[in-house]
Amino acid sequence: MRFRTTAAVIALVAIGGASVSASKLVKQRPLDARSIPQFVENLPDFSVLGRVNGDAPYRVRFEEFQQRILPALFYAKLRPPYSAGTMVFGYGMDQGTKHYPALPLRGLYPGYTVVVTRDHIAFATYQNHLYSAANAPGVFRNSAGPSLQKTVIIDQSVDWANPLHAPMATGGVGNQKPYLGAIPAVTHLHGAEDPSAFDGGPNGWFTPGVKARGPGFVTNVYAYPNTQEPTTLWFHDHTLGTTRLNVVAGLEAFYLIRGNGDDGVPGLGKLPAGRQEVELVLQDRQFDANGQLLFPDGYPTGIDGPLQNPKLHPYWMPEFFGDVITVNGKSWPKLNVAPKRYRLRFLNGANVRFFNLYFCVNGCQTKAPFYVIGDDGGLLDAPVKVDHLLFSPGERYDVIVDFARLRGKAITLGNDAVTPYPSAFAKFTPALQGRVMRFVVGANAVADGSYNPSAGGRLRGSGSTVAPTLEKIVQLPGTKGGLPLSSPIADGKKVQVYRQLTLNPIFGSGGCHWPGTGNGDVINAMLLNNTGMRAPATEKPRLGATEVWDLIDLSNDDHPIHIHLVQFQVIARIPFDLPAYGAAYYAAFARGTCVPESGPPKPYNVPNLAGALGGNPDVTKFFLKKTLPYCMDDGNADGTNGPARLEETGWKDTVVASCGHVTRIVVRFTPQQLPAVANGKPINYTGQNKFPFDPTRGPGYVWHCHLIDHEDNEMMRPLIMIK
Ligand SMILES: [Cu+2]
Repeated sequence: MRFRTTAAVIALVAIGGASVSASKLVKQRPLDARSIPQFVENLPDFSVLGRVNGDAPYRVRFEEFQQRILPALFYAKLRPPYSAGTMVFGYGMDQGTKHYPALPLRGLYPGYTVVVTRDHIAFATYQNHLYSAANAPGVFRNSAGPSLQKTVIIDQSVDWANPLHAPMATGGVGNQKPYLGAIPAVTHLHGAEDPSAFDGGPNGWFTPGVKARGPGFVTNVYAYPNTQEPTTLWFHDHTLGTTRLNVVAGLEAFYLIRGNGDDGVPGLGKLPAGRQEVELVLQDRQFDANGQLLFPDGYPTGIDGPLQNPKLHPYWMPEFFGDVITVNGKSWPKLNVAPKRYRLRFLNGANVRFFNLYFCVNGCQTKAPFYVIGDDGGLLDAPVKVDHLLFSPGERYDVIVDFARLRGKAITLGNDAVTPYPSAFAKFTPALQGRVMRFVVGANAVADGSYNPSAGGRLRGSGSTVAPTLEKIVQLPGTKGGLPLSSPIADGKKVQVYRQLTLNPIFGSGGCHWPGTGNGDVINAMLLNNTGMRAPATEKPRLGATEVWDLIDLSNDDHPIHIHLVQFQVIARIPFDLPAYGAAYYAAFARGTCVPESGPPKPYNVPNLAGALGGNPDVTKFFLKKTLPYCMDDGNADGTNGPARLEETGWKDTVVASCGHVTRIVVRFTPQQLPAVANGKPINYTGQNKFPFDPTRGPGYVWHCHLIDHEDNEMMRPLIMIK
């Protein structure tokens, strides 16, 4: 159904038909992305723009303003007020007399990168200036310009922040009214080990002047401990039910923790730094002919097509894809680089789009090899050589590329991840979404004394000045030195709790696993363990406990699963028989079929035959040697099948739970760097609080899908730590 409607809409856009013309509040005609020149403007580069020193207190303002995301020549052809740029939300930052960006600019999308030193507490004050268009005071008034609130519309029919307490539905029909009040917002520091009061979770939102606040709001002054390992974090909006909109609007920025010798200072044998260290957030956006953001909201605009169930959710769509690729808030930028090694800190900040990156040489006759040196939570023990890098929304990869071998060349950063990933039913145009940015490499050789990953030197442990060796939390099935994949997890000495949890698509027909009943069976919501966000917490780990979670994907797409508070490790992705497991799953319900959003079929806390909590039939009985063919990608081509890919064997806070697989992760509810083993025996931290704060104190954490459109419509659950 979605494929057919999507294809039909693309045809209309291609012929520029008059029938594609409107969103519900503002007339919008989609801009043909093919008309946007590529690689003409420079990347907004924070190694040049500067970064905010988070070791001193700083203030972050949420602001609405105009910014030129597309090339300046495009806006020059528009009439005022559109000629001033695309209306966005962004972060403006203040520290003493310094402002990022400099006044009179209000903010930037993405916001300036914050850099902190490990073990220094960072004090951040968050201020919401996102007034409603009608009631904005003085300087915040946007009456002269386009208001984002009218084009990126809040859907009041999903469970959302809802400051004015509007009904979600009346008589079985979702609230059709767009919300036009002040915008609720809250900032989550993604990947941080922090107290839940400062976690910026979905219920911690507040409106301008903190006039309205969510039930999880404690304060808007946060203190981040920064005791975890140096790495690339990012902060972004996380408001209940409107995260996808606030993030599309531009509320995101990087946050780098430095320390352990990974200090951002150039030096012999050290990681590339200075101009050779560049953060890159990859996103996709869609625009209208006036250069304004287009977020489809019920009219058949652009590549997403019509909504699935406008009666139930008049503005929510299951997955947003834009046809324009942006990096650091600029469409298809270019970056002039010296022929040296560069450390690129990649972040996938898209709503749903996966990227499978490669560096294209000579019209893509060759793909230049590059090295992954770190992932979400810190450096790997040793660099991993790759020629492709698959990554999903929320994930970060720390990469070194050596441009010395590419002197005088223009290198395009390409992408061949289908959309959605891997079911591929949406439009993918290689000349658009297949290109990300371009690196223009200087012609003259220059000296480079930075760490050279091709020499194979270790990043951590002996021979490295950077960090101690990565702690492998446990030796488990599927890991090197662990048990075979088919073994049950019964290693009670090392693992305190084992959970099997489902990822459920909720179909209009009432089905809660793929496939639906056929064409026209729409997706109404996405759930974790068939349970909504409002139901009482079921994931209540004990402080210090080590748990194994099996994420059972009952859909036909991959989902990046993100857990707050902790960094974890990926063990394996094990193919399973979804149709057969689905039948057993339905049969386990009292009525012999799934009841959407009723929770798992059996009591959550009664272990199943594999000893797993979660209330689901034992999935290990349905493990297969090979994936079944219903996933467009069989998991072999992209390396997701089997033990964790080498480049994801470090600390992770977001993992791709892949189609056709049970994704097995191990989570230890402690600070990440604690040793796992002493005198050859595993250490059990259960019951001990090793954090420099008490994670059992409210309002608690969450875990969720980082496809943000899913997260906003129930694919999120509370995570409550207990003593
Ligand atoms: Cu999802």
